[in-house]
Amino acid sequence: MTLPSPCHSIVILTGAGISAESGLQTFRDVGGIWSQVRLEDVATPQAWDRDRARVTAFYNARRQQLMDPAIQPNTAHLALAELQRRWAGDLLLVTQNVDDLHERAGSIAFHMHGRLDQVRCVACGADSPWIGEVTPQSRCPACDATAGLRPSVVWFGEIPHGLERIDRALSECDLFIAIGTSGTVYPAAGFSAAARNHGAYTIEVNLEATGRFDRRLVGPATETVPTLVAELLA
Ligand code: BV8
Repeated sequence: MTLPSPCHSIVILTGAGISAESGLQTFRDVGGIWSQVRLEDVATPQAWDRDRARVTAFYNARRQQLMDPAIQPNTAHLALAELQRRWAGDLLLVTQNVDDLHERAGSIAFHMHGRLDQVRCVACGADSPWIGEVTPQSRCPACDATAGLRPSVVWFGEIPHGLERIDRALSECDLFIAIGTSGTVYPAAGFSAAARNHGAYTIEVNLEATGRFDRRLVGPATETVPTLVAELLA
């Protein structure tokens, strides 16, 4: 059986691997982000309290990279957008990624770890779109304060967004698909087991095997995702 029957409700979880062929670094592959900088120094609330300038520079650089015209959605992002448009049943696309490549491909994605193109004011707490550099003089678009604009991303030790909604979708889905994620960051890493425990068929799309799945599609996402989407839409 390559797909469950019936197959009405799908949950898809994407990670950095789906954006790798668009030119965005992953985190834990050779040469990945966490091989160049320690997550404890740039991706925790303690790092922000300790050295705002360093954390701000880390996210400024990644936000600036995202604005590079060479960084475009790839055929995996585009295939998921087509699936989302044409799937007759329920489909929830959850991403751990903070880039906007799913949106630029035409998808509606739920960013459980937040977004690089938004900032949060430490004075009023408002999230605002932000595509340029953040500096100590940057003013909050909502309250005009210069108290500080942190990235609107979920750091280690912070609670990811939408967990109740995701858990509900995992308990109801017939099919769970993990694409381009190493399955090392919780609670996202536990989603496949949660789906399986509720009887869902689980598929992993990755270059490597990372955990327990009913089926595995091994290869670059730009090849494997369009193939899987074609099978789902057949
Ligand atoms: C929380 C935003 C409490 C910032 C990120 C249990 C044990 C140990 C630790 C914990 C635990 N439970 C919780 C923790 C703590 C921690 C954690 O999991 N730590 C890890 C290191 C062990 N978790 C947390 O702190 C989370 N919060 O637990 O709060 C709580 C929770 C629930 C209820 C109550 C309380 C918050 C985690 C979020 C952290 N923020 N990002 C930023 O981006 O700067 S996480 C970061 O890792 C990114 O979001 C990234 O997306 C995510 C996961 O990485 P991946 O996407 O999987 O990327 P990775 O590089 O690892 O892998 C790439 C994969 O792609 C590889 O498999 C590769 O083979 C594949 N690939 C590469 N190229 C391709 C490809 N596949 C296909 N095609 C290709 N071309």
